[in-house]
Amino acid sequence: MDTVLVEEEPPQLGLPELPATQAVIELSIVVPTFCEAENVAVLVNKVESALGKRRWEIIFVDDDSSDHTAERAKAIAAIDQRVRCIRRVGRRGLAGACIEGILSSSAPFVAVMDADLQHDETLLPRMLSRLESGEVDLVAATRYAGEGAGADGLATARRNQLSRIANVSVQRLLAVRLSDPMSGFFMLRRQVVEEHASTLSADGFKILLDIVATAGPRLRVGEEPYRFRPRHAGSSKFDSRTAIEFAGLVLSKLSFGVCSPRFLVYALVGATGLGVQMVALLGFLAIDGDRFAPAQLFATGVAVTNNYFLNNLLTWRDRRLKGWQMLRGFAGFCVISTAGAVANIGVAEWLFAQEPKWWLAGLAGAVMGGLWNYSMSSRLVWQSR
Ligand SMILES: Nc1nc2c(ncn2[C@@H]2O[C@H](COP(=O)(O)OP(=O)(O)O)[C@@H](O)[C@H]2O)c(=O)[nH]1
Ligand SMILES: [Mg+2]
Repeated sequence: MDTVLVEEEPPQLGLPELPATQAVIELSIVVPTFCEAENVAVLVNKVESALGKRRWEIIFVDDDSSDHTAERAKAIAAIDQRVRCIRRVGRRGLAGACIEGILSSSAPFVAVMDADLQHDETLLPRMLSRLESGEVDLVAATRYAGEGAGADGLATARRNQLSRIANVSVQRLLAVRLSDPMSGFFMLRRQVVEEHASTLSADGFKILLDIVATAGPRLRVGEEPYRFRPRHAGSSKFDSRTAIEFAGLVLSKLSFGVCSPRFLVYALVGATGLGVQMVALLGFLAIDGDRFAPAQLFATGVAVTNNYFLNNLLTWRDRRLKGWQMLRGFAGFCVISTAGAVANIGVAEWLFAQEPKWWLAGLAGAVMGGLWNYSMSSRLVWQSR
C-alpha cells in the first residue's frame, strides 16, 4: 500500500542512531501479555517461520498473569536467546507494557503485536523492509484499507461496530490519517518512541494512536493491509473501562496533554459522585426535612464512599487496592477529601470576598478541591504519578 504521509525531509529526532545493518538484533517484537499462557509458544514458532534468518527477538511484557504466562515465556527464553520476558508486578496496562518493552530494546526497529495470534505475523518481513528502506518511520497494519484487509476476527458484531465508530471519530477529531488508528499491530523506528517516551500515556489500550498523535505530521507513516484473525486461545481483555480510557486518551490529546486520560476518568467518577450526593440528600430530606446540615453531611459521606470505590475500580484499576490496603486507602481518601472540602470552601470564600459572583467562587472552589483530591489521592492512596 502507498505511504499515507510523505514529508520531503526525513525527521530530525535528535538522537544518534547506529546504522541498522550493524545492529546485533535487527528487530525487537514487543508482545504485551495478560493471561496468554496457551499462546506464547505458538507465537514464537510462527514468528520464527515468518522471519527466517532475520536477526530478531521477542520481548514478552507480562503483567503478572495468574495463568503463569511469564513462567511459560521464561521457559522458552531459557533455551532460546531470542526470547525475553519482562514480568511486571503490581501494575496493569497494555500501553504501559508496550512502552516498557520498546524502551528495553536496543534494536533499530521495533514491532508491537498481540499474543493471541490475531495479528498476521507473515506481514513482519514486509513491514521491516519498508522501514529499512527509509521510506517511512512507522508502518501500521490495517484491517480497513487495501487488498486483503478484513476485521472478521473481531469477537462480536458490536466490537466491530465500536471499532469503526472509534476510527471515524479519531480520524475526524485528531486528524490522524490512518485507516486503522486502533490497530495494535505496527512497527516503527525505535528512536521515535525514545524521543516521545515521556509524553506517551501509559494508561489505556491504544498505543499506536498515542504515538502517531504525539509525534505529529513529521512522522512518515505507511500502512499494510491484513486480515485480523480470531483469537487463538484465552479471552479478550477489552471491557467498558477500556472504552472509557479510550475516550480519555482522545480528550487528553484534544487538550494538548493538559488533562491526562486518568484525570478524565477521575472527573467522570467525580460527576457520578455529584449525582449520588444529590440523590442521597433528597432521600435524607424526604425522611427528615428539617435538618439540612446532617443531611448534607450524610450525602457527602455517601458521595465520598462512591467516589473512592469507583476510583479504585476504574481510575486506578492498574493499582487497585485490595483487602486491608483497600480499607486503609479508604481512610486516607476520607482525610484527603475532608482537606479538599476545606480548601474548596476557603478558596470560594476568598474569591467571593474579592468578586461577589457566586458561580465563579463556587466553580473555583470545586476545581481547587478536585485538583487537590486528585493529586493527593494519586500520590498517597494509589501511589502513582
Ligand atoms: N501486559 C499487558 N498486556 C495486556 C493487558 N491487557 C491486554 N493485554 C494484551 O494485549 C493484547 C491485546 O489484548 P486483547 O485482549 O486480545 O484485546 P482485543 O484484541 O482488543 O480483544 C493481548 O496480547 C493481551 O494479552 C494488560 O493490562 N497488560
Ligand atoms: Mg486480541
